[in-house]
Amino acid sequence: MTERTLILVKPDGVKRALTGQILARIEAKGYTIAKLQQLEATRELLAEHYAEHEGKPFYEPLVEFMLSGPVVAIVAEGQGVIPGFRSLAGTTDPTTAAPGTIRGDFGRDWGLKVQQNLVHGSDSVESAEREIAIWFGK
Ligand code: DAT
Ligand code: MG
Repeated sequence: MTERTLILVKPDGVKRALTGQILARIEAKGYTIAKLQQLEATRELLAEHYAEHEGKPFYEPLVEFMLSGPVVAIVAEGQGVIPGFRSLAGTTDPTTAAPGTIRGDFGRDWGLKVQQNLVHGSDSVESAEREIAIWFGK
């Protein structure tokens, strides 16, 4: 079934001018870019987006990092795009994410922890629909 996912190029990816290469990988895999906008997140928006992580030790540093520069929000479409993009992105920690993945190829430990891992991708149909509404409206 065709599904949609919410992808973010995080501030580290935008600052390092990797947006084009990340988009190219999404398109090369055969997914469609349905919506795309660059914007500055707000604390309120991030509180909604990262609600599941509120209270965790990495929550505040994560929000501060996400406020440190513009992000590119993308809605990508295609069969299996939710697990498919997470597979393209690689595992959370860029130090050990597999080569060939976005995090594995472009990310590493810069001494500023795991949050600098270039991209976000929704992890289920429910979170995708919730996150698309947060970043693009209903
Ligand atoms: P993912 O982005 O792979 O879905 P997640 O949803 O568990 O990972 O966490 C959201 C973000 O929070 C993640 O991209 C980076 C940051 N993060 C997760 N676990 C962390 C940790 N143990 N220390 C620091 N940052 C962490
Ligand atoms: Mg997640």
